Amino acid sequence: MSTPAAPSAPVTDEEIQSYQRDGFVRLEEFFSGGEMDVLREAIDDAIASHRDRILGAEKGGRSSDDYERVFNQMVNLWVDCPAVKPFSLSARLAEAGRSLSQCRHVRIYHDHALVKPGGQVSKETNWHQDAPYWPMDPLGSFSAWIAVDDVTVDNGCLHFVPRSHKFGKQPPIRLGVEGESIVQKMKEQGYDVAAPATMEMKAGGVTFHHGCNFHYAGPNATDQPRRAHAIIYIPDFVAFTGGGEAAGAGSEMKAGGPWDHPLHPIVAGKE
Ligand SMILES: O=C(O)CCC(=O)C(=O)O
Repeated sequence: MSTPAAPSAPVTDEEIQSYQRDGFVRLEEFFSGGEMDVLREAIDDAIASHRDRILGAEKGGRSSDDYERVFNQMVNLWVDCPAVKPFSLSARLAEAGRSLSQCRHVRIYHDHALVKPGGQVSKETNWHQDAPYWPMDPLGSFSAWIAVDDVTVDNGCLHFVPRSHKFGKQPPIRLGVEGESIVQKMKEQGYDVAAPATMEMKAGGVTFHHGCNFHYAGPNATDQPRRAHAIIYIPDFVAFTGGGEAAGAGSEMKAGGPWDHPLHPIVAGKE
């Protein structure tokens, strides 16, 4: 797969410093309303066609009814949904992430649509870090989270704990299990955990967060789904450590080796 042309860095020095210091940054109006209409329709079509959560996985990759209440998480949508591909492989988005993380190039680990259902069934995305679930080392991988709908506290916008990425990778907590919280665990161990920042934004806004950042989204209390689309990026200096079948290429790659596989193309920067 060819490498998309690298546009000039779409982030400022302040945004780079803010990401490095706090482990997250919010970029409002990154995509246009029209672009979000396209992405929203593509995600809705995938839901209407009962698309697997993980392509080819047992039971379509659905883990539990409880987890489905946190969100319908469809992984690697760029592979089988042509309308999603320009967003997941967006050179502009990837270049923003590459600049923020100050690395030579980034590959995509996987994308995932994250659709939080509305109403009584909706459950919170409990406080967690992402890095404990990723088969890679050293730290440095990160996510871009695109607000496909306007996101508010009411419908489950993200919340980030500033500087929490500096705690490094902690033991994983059980996702979707009520009461499990990395913030609570760290406080119980005596760590000084900063107050969270709330990431309300209009559709088309994007947040980037480091894989060790503590983050959370409340239940969606509205009667409409909260649609988001996230892309996980791997900097050039990060190696594969084995496993990670959910992202589709684990069995074809060598532990300790590079991420050289068609499912993990370079999307910004140079080899
Ligand atoms: O969308 C959500 O509710 C949570 C997203 C998340 O945990 C992530 O993108 O890492």
